[in-house]
Amino acid sequence: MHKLALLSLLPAVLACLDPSKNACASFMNANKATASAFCATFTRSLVTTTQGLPVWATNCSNKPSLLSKKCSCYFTGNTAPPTIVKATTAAEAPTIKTMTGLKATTTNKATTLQTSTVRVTAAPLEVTTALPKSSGAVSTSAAITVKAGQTFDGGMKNYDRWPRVCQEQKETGEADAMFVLEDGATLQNVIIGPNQAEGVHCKGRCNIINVWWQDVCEDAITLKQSSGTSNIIGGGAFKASDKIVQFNGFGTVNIRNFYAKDYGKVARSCGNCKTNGKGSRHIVLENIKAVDGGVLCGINTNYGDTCTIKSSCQKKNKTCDRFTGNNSGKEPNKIGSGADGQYCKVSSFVTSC
Ligand SMILES: *[C@@H]1O[C@H](CO)[C@@H](O)[C@H](O)[C@H]1NC(C)=O
Ligand SMILES: *[C@@H]1O[C@H](CO)[C@@H](O)[C@H](O)[C@H]1NC(C)=O
Ligand SMILES: CC(=O)N[C@H]1CO[C@H](CO)[C@@H](O)[C@@H]1O
Repeated sequence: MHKLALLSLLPAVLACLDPSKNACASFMNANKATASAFCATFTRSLVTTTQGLPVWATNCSNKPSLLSKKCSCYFTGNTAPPTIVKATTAAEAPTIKTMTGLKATTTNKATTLQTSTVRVTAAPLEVTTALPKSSGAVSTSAAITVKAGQTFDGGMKNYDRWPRVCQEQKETGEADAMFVLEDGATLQNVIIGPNQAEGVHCKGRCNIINVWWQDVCEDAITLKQSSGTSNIIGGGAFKASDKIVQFNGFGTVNIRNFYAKDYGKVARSCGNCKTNGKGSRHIVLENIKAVDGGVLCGINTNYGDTCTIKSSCQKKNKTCDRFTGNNSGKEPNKIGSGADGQYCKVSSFVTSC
């Protein structure tokens, strides 16, 4: 009788260890807020190294497998199962349609996906002000590269990095991005989570359509194109303590039907890049809704940058900040704010959003 009762309990005991006997279970049971915050991102990730684990994971022998089990034991219901793609070669995963997720690696090598066939998505025509509901979660330990001219459609899944690479305003680099877009690449229908550091890096011209940042880390988009035009259409960004779009290359960026909430600047032409002076940057903002933040754009008039704002709103009437940029790495001097009819042009602008 006694034995039978024990046996029937066995599966539950295996899944959820006794907090009075197991340090890992004990810690999680006693520190539910800490543990559930960790588990919310951890269990949907494929983690195979101990890199980036919290200090208290020593209670769980720093074992990802044990942490994962404990997380699903104590915090089921707030996590989506991880989606994992086994192969990223053209032969095995030829189209984005057939993919169910991404490969998580343990190295910092960039993950390159073959994305030859795509769904055609119409660019949003209106500003949406709510973060869309995620259709699933994908974590990777390296940035995902979208090859030149190809399209990556995230199917409205939440993409994030694990181990976490966000170090807030500490500027890191392309390796800590979530997506790296080669020249002419398109990224669409993606929600980017809070653990990545550098959002999307465009090495050349790019199209970013209906892409959302749940919590921007260093910045959301870095543009490095040598010339030409990039387009950011639809989507939005939340909690960018500094910039949303960092324009380090040259040429034009069109930002249209975009929502910004709780941010520093929507777009900034690099004020002190080494390459400054080798060209100008043109920022065109149309139908932007910006709340709880600073100017829509920052430009360097000494380099001939321009910012054109049409049909947009910013609650505090913050349109442009004009700077004298430099290429010495120094903090650029701000020389003025607002429309000047030459470098900063504003039309159909309102302060009620
Ligand atoms: C669990 O981890 C915490 C934080 O690192 C530590 O202070 C504590 O002693 C650990 N508890 C056990 C039972 O190992
Ligand atoms: C916004 O600022 C501009 C100057 O840049 C000024 O002309 C305009 O009257 C201001 N609008 C409001 C609503 O404060
Ligand atoms: C080109 C240019 O104006 N460079 C300036 C960069 O900023 C420093 C510090 O404000 C100035 O000394 C440079 O003249």
